[in-house]
Amino acid sequence: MNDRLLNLGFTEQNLSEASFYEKLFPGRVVSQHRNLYRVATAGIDLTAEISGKIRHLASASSDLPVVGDFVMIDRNTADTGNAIIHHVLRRKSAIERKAAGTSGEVQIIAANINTIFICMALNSDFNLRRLERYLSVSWASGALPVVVLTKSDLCDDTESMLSKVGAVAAGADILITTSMAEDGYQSIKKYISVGKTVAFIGSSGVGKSTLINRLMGEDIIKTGTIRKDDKGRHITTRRELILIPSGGAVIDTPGMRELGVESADLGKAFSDIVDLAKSCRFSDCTHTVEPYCAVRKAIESGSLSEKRLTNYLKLQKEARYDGLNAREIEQEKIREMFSEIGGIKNARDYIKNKNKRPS
Ligand SMILES: Nc1nc2c(ncn2[C@@H]2O[C@H](COP(=O)(O)OP(=O)(O)OP(=O)(O)O)[C@@H](O)[C@H]2O)c(=O)[nH]1
Ligand SMILES: [Mg+2]
Ligand SMILES: [Zn+2]
Repeated sequence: MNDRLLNLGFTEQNLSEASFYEKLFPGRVVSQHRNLYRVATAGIDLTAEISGKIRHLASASSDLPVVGDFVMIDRNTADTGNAIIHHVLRRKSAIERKAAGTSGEVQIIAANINTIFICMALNSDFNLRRLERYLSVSWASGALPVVVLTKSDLCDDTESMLSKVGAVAAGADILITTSMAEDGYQSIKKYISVGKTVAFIGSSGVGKSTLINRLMGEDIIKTGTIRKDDKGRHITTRRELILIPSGGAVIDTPGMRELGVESADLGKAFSDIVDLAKSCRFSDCTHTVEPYCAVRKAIESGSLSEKRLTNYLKLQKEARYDGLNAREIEQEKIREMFSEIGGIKNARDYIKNKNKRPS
């Protein structure tokens, strides 16, 4: 395989899929600005746009190419005009979120990632509920999440932070880093090697771009300071895939203000609660009002935090409504409303009996 394609993350699998498309060339989307894509190929980087056919056939924005996608384009030299993207190769993994606003459309943040660095700063950014949200989305992506705690130079008690994170991040590696010292970020290097892609996600200002600059050995991307009175400012405004000189690719993303859960793997992110729930008396226990609830018992004994359960139930609800149509959402709400009096079956009986006129 061509060295550049290898470093871009192309696998034998990708290339065998690519070989179906005669006369087209493989490339990887490294950035996007409106309708224009930057595509890295075996030789050079080209500006490209999507074919009319892709645009026409796309039923959702998730069908369109995103940063990290392997694509087939019509040229490998910078002749005249923009190259045309004709196909998007099958995605191995994708980070999805629900688009901001009310449309509820799924937005793909990045594709074909091996490892997701969920970055959280060890200062005021520290928020376990947000971390749970990021973990759920990451587990569902098909990539492996790693929690990267940043700015350890600003924290006196990293040990206690680590144990707090450990309690919510079962199954994920947890790294403590600082970009302020040479030996402060070496631990993240082992995840980044030829053919591997790592995406950095997390709130604005936690130091994602700074870490990437350290990995590059030079400041190639803009980083910045967010003033206290300037909460909404994002330094990175676009997703971008960058090749690391020593091998491997990283995707920088702008901090996300809201991360709607479209596909969340709650079973993985909350495996402790799922395990406890197996011991609840009722198999459909909601861990709210039912007697003999093992989850509530764990909260009473202090081994599970109430806040963690609340967040779990909230994310479950969010994820449950996804993919349902209006009628189904309505029914789901009714089911919920009546769950206290024994679920929808009892509710139906209740309504039936109520309507029965005494004869
Ligand atoms: N004290 C300290 N400051 C850091 C560290 N890493 C980054 N910073 C600072 O934090 C600020 C934000 O860093 P960025 O790398 O731009 O943050 P980002 O996560 O890329 O932010 P967005 O692009 O807005 O999502 C900058 O002023 C950095 O200098 C660190 O390890 N310690
Ligand atoms: Mg940034
Ligand atoms: Zn229960």
